[in-house]
Amino acid sequence: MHLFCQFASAPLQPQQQAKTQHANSKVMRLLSSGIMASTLAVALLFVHVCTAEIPKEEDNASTPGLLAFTVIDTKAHDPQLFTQGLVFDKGNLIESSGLYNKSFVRTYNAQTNKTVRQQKLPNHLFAEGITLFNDQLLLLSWRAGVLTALNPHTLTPLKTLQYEGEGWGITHDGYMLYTSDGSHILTVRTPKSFAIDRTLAVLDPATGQKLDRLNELEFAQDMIWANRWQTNVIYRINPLSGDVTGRVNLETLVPLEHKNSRQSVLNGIAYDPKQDAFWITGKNWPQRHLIKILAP
Ligand SMILES: [Ca+2]
Repeated sequence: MHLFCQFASAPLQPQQQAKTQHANSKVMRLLSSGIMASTLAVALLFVHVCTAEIPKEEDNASTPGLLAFTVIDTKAHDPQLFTQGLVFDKGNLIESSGLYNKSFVRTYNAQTNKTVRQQKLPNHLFAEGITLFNDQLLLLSWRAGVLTALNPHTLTPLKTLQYEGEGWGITHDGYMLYTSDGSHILTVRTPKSFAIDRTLAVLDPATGQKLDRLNELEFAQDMIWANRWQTNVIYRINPLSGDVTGRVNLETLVPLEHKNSRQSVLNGIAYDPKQDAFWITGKNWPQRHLIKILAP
């Protein structure tokens, strides 16, 4: 995900939804009192939705295990890329770029940035997370409920499958697929049919609180790494229990021009096993960074 300031897509917390419904009923009354009033009401609703408060990451201060990291490389990143998924494949990065009518997948050299190949996606598909599994590149779509399997060597679409609900992030542990949908629930799926095998509630063990807005996923070091949408934090999650076991705060890597952006946020995690390090970037970020996360 996605876009913040949009009526149809802004995911609201239950409290915000209640507020918006209340605002809607007010708007209805105003609408009946004339065109001028209706214009004002719609404008007020727009301001309300667009200024809905984004929870600060301080609310996770109790979450265990702040993990230190070092940046071991920094490269340019095409700011045209509205990063939704990122994977590393033998010296190349494969990245999915979102938005309706504009979604595509690009393979490029991780050292030189040279584009190896690129594949535009159908206009109705808003590209989301990607993962490489069994020599197929699996791509989620946000709200179309379409999983596309592409040939990773040509980026040619091979087949599609339907699924229920929203698609945000996807990864695998070598056996099973894990998907996120913007909630605190990760879904574990059978690769062959994409059928649901089990679900995993992601909780902060210190407080028992749900960790919602889980977005881009990466499986590495026997753990799931998940970026929480509209935060600068990547969480390390136990794939069996769903417990958060650590967090990496990447605030210092957010580009200056995107410090207060709700759209150009952290959203790419790709593990390079050879270097035991993670490429991370964000939507429209001008740079990507290779970071080594320090134990524990
Ligand atoms: Ca990834």
